[in-house]
Amino acid sequence: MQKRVAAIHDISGFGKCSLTVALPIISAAGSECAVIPTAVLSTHTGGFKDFTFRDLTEDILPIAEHWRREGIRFDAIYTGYLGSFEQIDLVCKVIDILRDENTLVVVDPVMADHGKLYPIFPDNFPDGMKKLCAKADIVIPNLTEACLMLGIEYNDGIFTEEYVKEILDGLLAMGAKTPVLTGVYFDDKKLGAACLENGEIKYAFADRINAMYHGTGDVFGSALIGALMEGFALQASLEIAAKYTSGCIDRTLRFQPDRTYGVDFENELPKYLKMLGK
Ligand code: PXL
Repeated sequence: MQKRVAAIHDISGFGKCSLTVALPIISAAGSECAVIPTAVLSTHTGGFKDFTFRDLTEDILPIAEHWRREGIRFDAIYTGYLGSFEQIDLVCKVIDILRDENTLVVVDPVMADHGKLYPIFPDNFPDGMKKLCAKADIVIPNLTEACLMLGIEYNDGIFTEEYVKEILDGLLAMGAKTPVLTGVYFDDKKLGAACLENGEIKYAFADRINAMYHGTGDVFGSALIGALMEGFALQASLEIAAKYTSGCIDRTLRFQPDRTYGVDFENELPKYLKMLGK
C-alpha cells in the first residue's frame, strides 16, 4: 500500500526549499505527498529583496477539516517553516485533526541557524515552536533551533558527546518522543545527525562538504520522511538523508556559486532511490 504524507509548509516559488523540495523528493521516494500550503512567496526569505508574500493562514484549518470529512488518513505529517504564532497554533490543531495512532508526526522547527533566529521572527518565536515540537513523534532541529528552544548556550565549536546528550535529553523532556539533532560533527570530515531512540544515542554521518546552501534542511527532512515511509529504521533513514543531502551540496558546489539558489537535488534523486533500494 502506498504511504500518504501531509506536508505543511509555505511554497517559495523560487529558491528550492519548503514545498518545492518536499513534493518532488517525497514523491520520488514513492509516497503520495498531499500539501497544505501555508503561504505563497515569490522566493524564500533568506537572501532575496522585496519578495512577495501571500498569506494562506485562513485556509489551513478548512483544508484539514475537509480532508477529515472525506475520511482521508495519513501515514505521516511533516511540518517545516511557519510564519507566525497563529500558524503554529493552527498546525497544532491540524495535527489533532489528521493524526491517528499510526500517523508519524515529524516537526522541523525551522527558524534559526548559525546561532541566530532568522530576523523575520520575534524573539519569543522559539516558545511557539516548542509547543509544536511537544506534539511530534520526531523533531529535527539544528543546533541553533535546539538551543533557542531549550534556553541553553549555543556552542558551535567541535561538538562533544556530552553536549549532544544534553541537547537530546532536553528535547525529549520538552515532549518530542524521538529527538534528532541535525548538523552534528566531531571533525571536519563527517557531518550528520544524532538521535535519541529508546534511551540510546545513535549517529548517522555523511561526507562534510564545506558549503552552506539554502534549503538543505528541507532536502534533508524530506529525504528522511521518504526513507521512513519506505520502512527504513530511523538511524538508517538519517544516514540515507545525510548522504543524499551531502551529495546534493557536492554536486551543486561545482557549478552554482550562489548559495541562495538552493541545491541541485534533482540530479541526485537516482542515487537517493538507489539507497532506498529502488
Ligand atoms: O528552508 C526553510 C524556509 C522555508 N520557507 C521560507 C523560508 C525558509 C528559510 O529561510 O524563508 C519562506
